[in-house]
Amino acid sequence: MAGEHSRSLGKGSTAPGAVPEGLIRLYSMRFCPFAQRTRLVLRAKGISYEVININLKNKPDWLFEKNPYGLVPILETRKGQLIYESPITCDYLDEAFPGKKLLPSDPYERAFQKMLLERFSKITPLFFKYAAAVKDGQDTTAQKAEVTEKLGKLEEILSKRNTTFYGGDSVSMIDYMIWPWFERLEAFELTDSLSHAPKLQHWMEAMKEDPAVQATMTDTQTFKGFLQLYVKNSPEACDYGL
Ligand code: GSH
Repeated sequence: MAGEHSRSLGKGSTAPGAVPEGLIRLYSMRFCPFAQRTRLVLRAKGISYEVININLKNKPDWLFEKNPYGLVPILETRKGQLIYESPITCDYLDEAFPGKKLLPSDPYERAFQKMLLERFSKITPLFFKYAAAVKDGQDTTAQKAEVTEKLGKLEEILSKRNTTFYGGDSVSMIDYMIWPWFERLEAFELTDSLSHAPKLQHWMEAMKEDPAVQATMTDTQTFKGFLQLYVKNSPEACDYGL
């Protein structure tokens, strides 16, 4: 999609103009797992979109007019409507666009996906806590154990459901919501966390077959290069490899 691999806009840049006809715009950052959620849903639903990458270590002032928190992802419609917070952007796309519905229609199944997402939101900060500890040369045994313990709970849930994916036998919204962190396990050197999680390993293999997952995949070496710069707050981080 247009702009997905473009250099990021930083401080002093001009805010992009109106969203072109027939497109929705995503403000993103090439390595952001939250923005990847939105990119996965855009791809899975076959929506035409353009991407404006943002330099998160040297943010343009106008970013705060799009999202008061200054975070990506942000969606912008042709009407100028702005939508932020990754799960909200994904639900919006699922509701506003035709095609395959990613959220289940059954009320309990929807609730189940939201509860799992809430639970997962307690796990994502552990990745950055761990990366920061690695950067500072600290002993990371405790952080690794915490991630392993939390991922073990996700293994239990999948085991109880006895399906390949969290929503059944095909990919649905919750799989996309949690996937970006699994894609980064190797870059974070946390693959050992899944050594006693065969169901999750199988789920990962199945996810790698999904076209949206394949289209948004980044290789481990690139992630590692980005991460090293990002934890040092380098303004070059977001354009790593370009
Ligand atoms: N709760 C937000 C969501 O789900 O969209 C989190 C988004 C987020 O933290 N994005 C990161 C960001 O914009 C990039 S991966 N960071 C900039 C900053 O922390 O200033």
